[in-house]
Amino acid sequence: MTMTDPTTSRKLLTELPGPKSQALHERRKKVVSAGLTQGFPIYIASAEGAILTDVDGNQILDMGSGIAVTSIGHAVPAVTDAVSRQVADFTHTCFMVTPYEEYIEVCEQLAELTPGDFPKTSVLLNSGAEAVENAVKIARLATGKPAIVVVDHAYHGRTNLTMALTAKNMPYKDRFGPFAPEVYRVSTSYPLRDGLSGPEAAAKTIAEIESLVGVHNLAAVLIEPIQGEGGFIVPAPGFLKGLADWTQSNGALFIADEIQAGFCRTGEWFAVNHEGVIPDMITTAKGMAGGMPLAAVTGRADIMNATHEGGLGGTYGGNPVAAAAALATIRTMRENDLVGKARHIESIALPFLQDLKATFPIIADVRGRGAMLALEFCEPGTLTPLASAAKAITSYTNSRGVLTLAAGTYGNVIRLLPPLVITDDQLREGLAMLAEAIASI
Ligand code: PLZ
Repeated sequence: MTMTDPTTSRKLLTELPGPKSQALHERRKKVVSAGLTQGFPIYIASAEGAILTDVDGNQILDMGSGIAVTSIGHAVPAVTDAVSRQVADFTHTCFMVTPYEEYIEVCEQLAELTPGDFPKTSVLLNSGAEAVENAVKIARLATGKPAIVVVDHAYHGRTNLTMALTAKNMPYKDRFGPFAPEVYRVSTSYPLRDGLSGPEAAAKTIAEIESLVGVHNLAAVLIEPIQGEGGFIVPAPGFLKGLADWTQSNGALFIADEIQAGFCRTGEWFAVNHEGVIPDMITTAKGMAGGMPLAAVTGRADIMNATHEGGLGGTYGGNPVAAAAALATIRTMRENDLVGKARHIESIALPFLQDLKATFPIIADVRGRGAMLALEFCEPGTLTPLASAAKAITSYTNSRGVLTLAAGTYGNVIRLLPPLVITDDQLREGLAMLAEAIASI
């Protein structure tokens, strides 16, 4: 049972991290791989809404949602009930051995919610990286071509193939190679840094693909419609559409990685909807299952079904408990209009962040959509990244009980990913803490 009062906000009983968190952190050092780090080592005992309660009884305002996962909030009764019921019924059969209805229902929801008025099928998986791997497998098989194009600043995961797709070396790739072949990296649209319009940026990217790869070798272009780990980079309007149209009219597939931006986060069910782009395949995970591990590839039935029988699968993919959580999560999103809620968050937070930019010259850019918003910090008057600012800000807010996350290829971005159920008061409190942190440096 949780002791959190979700209508209240931060409450600090100890310094952060408190003594119990510190003791757990010492214990962990003996047995948990040092390869894993934490944004902030406070150990969580319970959570509700937008509030995390740690083992010392401190209440922390969550502006990160476990990296865009708990969009519907923590410990949502509809999800808790659905999961409990499913756990009591059965927890596993393996869908490839003896199937169950929940899997089908999740695929029905995905077919209905994702853009595109054509028959779609899905495969369910456990993690975002696994979904991306499967999308690439399917794209190569369906097109009979090898080349996968990804863009600068991309993040697609940490498995071997997805490391190849991910752009940033440190910490994701360094000395973990060799990496998978037939992956080509081209420019993306980064309005702050390239100054190009969407169509100009698309033309540049297309020219790079033509020269580096050749369209006859191209299986798919894989892109995050708003980049997540790369720093919440929103491409200039028309970039995605131009790239998607060119890709699809040249016999290749356009795959949108909506793992971070999808499921209401940006004020649409999917971030591609803002641009009227209809991908051939979409990868989803994170927000779709209210915190349970579930991911999917959804796409045109002709492409998804091109795979030979038995070509796709995995022991746990579409696990019944995770599927039940997803169905409750999607129902909650619909019933509470979380698409609208994300837009409401933007209506409060974006003007606030723009005011901050007007005040503090180290803020080079304010960007994002819905409840996926970010500040990029640079040396005043330049585009020289100021990673130290992002570091100082997260450490300032975190130690005062407002959990914020950094991001960006250059580590100089602060990203806000609050649960979409955050109250206006909580949001204002979080933003005020951010302002205080920026003023402090
Ligand atoms: N695609 C767009 O954002 C995961 C990574 C955190 P997994 N992002 C958080 C970290 O440092 O490992 C992500 C994403 C996009 C794919 C993934 C990968 O999803 O569920 O982490 O495998």
